[in-house]
Amino acid sequence: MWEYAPAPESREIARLKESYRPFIGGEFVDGGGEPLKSINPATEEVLTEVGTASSSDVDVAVKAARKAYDKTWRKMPGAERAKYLFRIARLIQERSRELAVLETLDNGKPIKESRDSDVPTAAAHFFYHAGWADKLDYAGYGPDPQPLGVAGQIIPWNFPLLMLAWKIAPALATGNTVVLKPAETTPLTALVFAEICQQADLPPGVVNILPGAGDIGSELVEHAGVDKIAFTGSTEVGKLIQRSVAGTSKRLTLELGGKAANIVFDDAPLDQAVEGIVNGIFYNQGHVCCAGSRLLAQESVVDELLEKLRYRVSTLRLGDPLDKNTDIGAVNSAEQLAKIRELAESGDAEGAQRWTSPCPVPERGFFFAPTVFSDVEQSMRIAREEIFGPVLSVLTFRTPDEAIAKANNTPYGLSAGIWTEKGSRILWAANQLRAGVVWANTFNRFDPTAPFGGYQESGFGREGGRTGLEAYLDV
Ligand code: TXE
Repeated sequence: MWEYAPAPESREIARLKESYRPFIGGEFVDGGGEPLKSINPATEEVLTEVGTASSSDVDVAVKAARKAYDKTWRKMPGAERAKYLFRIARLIQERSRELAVLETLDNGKPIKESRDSDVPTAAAHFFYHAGWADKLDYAGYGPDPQPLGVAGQIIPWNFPLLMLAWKIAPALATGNTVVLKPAETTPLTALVFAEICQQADLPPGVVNILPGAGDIGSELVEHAGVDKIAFTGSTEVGKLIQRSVAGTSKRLTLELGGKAANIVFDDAPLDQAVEGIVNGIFYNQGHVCCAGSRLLAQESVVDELLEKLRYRVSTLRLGDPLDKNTDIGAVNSAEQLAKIRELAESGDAEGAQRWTSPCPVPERGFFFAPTVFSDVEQSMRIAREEIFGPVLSVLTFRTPDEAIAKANNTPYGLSAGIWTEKGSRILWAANQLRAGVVWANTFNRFDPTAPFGGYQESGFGREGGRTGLEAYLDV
């Protein structure tokens, strides 16, 4: 296991890169957009400046992707494409320390999460999809399933490298080429990924990366040369994109926000449930679309559960994300911190009971101490809106039917959790819950083989597993 001291040289990784600019047609180029500053959210210091794309760069990138699609990538036998994906997966592993440190510097997440989860899971996605590239016929897609063409992909800042892997790996495995826009606050690992594409000798233009703000995402969505849009981000922007592609033949998948219920029945193993609740809402500072942000506790156990939960939360260490003992790092941006604070204040104003972990909070950086609101009513904003921060809203229920009704009382539908010893109740509840994934006696478990995606305002389409390939194929 590596040691991650917050040494000055780890910051140099961020400062000295030549590659912090758009990657088009296999080369890093000077984009025509205004440079953006990448901020370390744990210190508020500028890590580096990143060159961004202009709308003419979007056009050049889409044309480069089209050329690569027509000339090489779509014609290449699946077994050959697989070799590139395997190579990329191995290079992610080889450069995993650098990627983990950069992800933590740029995003604010604890190094133990980027090291043990984000980076290895990103590599796992390339390994998994490499395996599919020459087996699409076995997947029932016929001997010559058709890729869609050029995929425009837009990703958020909460899992920068992992969301990139979720998007790029299935697109490449199925023979599509890609223009991807990372989030404006977290472009760095996507640009190291571009270097990895060069190292892997990926044919120029198969992957293009355009750092930039939402306007560049919007240009990409509107570009006539794009055949498919894959978006992960806010429900608000997802709806804008849906309107923008309406009336075109572009294919669209959306993975949007959530307000997941984590339901604890009175027969649940409470200590185990507490671990799942903590993981469900405090992992990655709560910047998780499927975060278990609403705890639904059966009335008969709520007091005991809350006591255990508060004790456990008070043991979480908040602070320097590069310290490998840190459990909770920095919120990704000043804007996100302001949003979390505003929603938490609405909880106070609407009469919920706020409990904050007594952990010390650094004076500099965007930090928010783990917070648990009890006495929450369904009508309150903290029960309805996605907070996307380390804030848990606790509601209660008396009967299983009431639990399901409350869990489903949301416009979202990405995930849910159930804690009970009764297997029959797990099967019953999983069928009642309107959510794309239901975890039983666990939470936040991911695997490249499992399709992931939402119902309702959490979006549509699936990523991962065999089902995820369909989003990139015409059969
Ligand atoms: O998301 P945006 P933001 C939720 C979460 C968070 C809120 C706002 O509640 O507090 O959204 O976050 C690009 N056309 N989630 O503002 O704006 C943008 O540049 C095309 C949940 O960061 O949706 C970035 O690359 N693209 C979510 C990406 O969209 C546009 C993860 C996401 O940014 C665009 C993130 C436009 N008009 C936030 N405007 C999840 N599902 O995990 C912006 N973008």
